[in-house]
Amino acid sequence: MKIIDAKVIVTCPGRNFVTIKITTDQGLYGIGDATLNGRELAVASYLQDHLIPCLIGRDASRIEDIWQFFYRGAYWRRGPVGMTAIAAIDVALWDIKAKAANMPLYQLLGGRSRDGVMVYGHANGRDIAETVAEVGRYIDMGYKAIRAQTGVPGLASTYGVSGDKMYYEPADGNLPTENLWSTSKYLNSVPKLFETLRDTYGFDHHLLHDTHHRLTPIEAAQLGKSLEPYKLFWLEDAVPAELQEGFRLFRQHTTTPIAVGEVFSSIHDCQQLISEQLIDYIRTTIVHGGGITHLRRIAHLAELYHVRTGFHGATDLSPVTMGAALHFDTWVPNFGIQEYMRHTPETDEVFPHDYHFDNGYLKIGETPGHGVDIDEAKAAKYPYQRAYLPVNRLEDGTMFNW
Ligand code: KDG
Ligand code: MG
Repeated sequence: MKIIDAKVIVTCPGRNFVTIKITTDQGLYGIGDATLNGRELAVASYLQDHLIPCLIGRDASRIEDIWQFFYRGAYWRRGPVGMTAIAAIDVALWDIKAKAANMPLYQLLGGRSRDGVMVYGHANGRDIAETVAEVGRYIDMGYKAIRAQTGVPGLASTYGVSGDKMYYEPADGNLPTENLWSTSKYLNSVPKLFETLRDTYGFDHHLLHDTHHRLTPIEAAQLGKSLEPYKLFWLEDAVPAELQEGFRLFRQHTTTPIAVGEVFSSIHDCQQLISEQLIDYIRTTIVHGGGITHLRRIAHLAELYHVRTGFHGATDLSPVTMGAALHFDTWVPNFGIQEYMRHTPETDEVFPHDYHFDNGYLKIGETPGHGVDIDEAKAAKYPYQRAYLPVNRLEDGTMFNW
């Protein structure tokens, strides 16, 4: 089964998405997501100018060989741009293989391990009262797990708090928006939020929180410890993880479960975190981590060390990634949870898909492949629009992590 065409489709139905469509001489095609928020065109060019010329004429069934060809063959390994491009091709090839077998993708991975994929939604508000009300709304919608973020008194804006309660899109500027950050103000506000949430709703639902890489290990230890009475499902990205051994300090001070990894691009970013049992959930997902072929390796390594998956699933990961991730989640033995931020109706129209929300779970259908397509005519109606993620400065003007 020869690859005869591969094209990159860039579209902006409310936000930018980069998609690859690979076609074979047997008339089958596969779709892969290549979206890297705020750096979309770098991946589009990497695919268009460097990978696609080497892809045409290859046997689409040789997924592992093609993965190795692009990973080893670049000489320059890893990194978000390269690994996102490889992931897009990998997912499109798995889609083709499953369509050729006339099976939903989860069957090729090893079959169903569960009936539905537990997801967490995003509740947020400008203050604690608003966030508490939002969590109530998510409970009413049937969610079993809810991430709660709240505005920080004294800061004009906070990560995870949006005006639109249904759709959150942080990439909001033609040039990067500059926000202000104060760790001490933040640390004072978070325990109060979770205390109020548990007082209001009890302990029947899973609660999660994302710190978005803004603390040092000892600050994260303080936060984790102060949140212990509220029994979080996880505390996410408390510390940037370039220094994997830095998590030892954080870990040894708290029993709050730790999640990290949405910005990782390979197993080498988390090898020590996993093998030293410094984390409980690995968040690296298919689109930024080299596709299904590489995520399988990460998941298997994690399983050995009692670490479970918790795939990133923000709106900048297209429905194509969500579809592929849900097939993976339906199979993977050490599944933990899946993040689910709803896409807008415009995005859903461009990417028709065979998954749906049902009482706290996402469920996939039996469509052969990963079950997500792209409507090219509709995609063409939404040209690319440059959009950056914000940046953060401390109150004295020092550049910080967003
Ligand atoms: O593009 C950046 C977003 O994906 C990120 O800010 C979302 O942290 C995030 C999350 O947990 O969904
Ligand atoms: Mg996050």
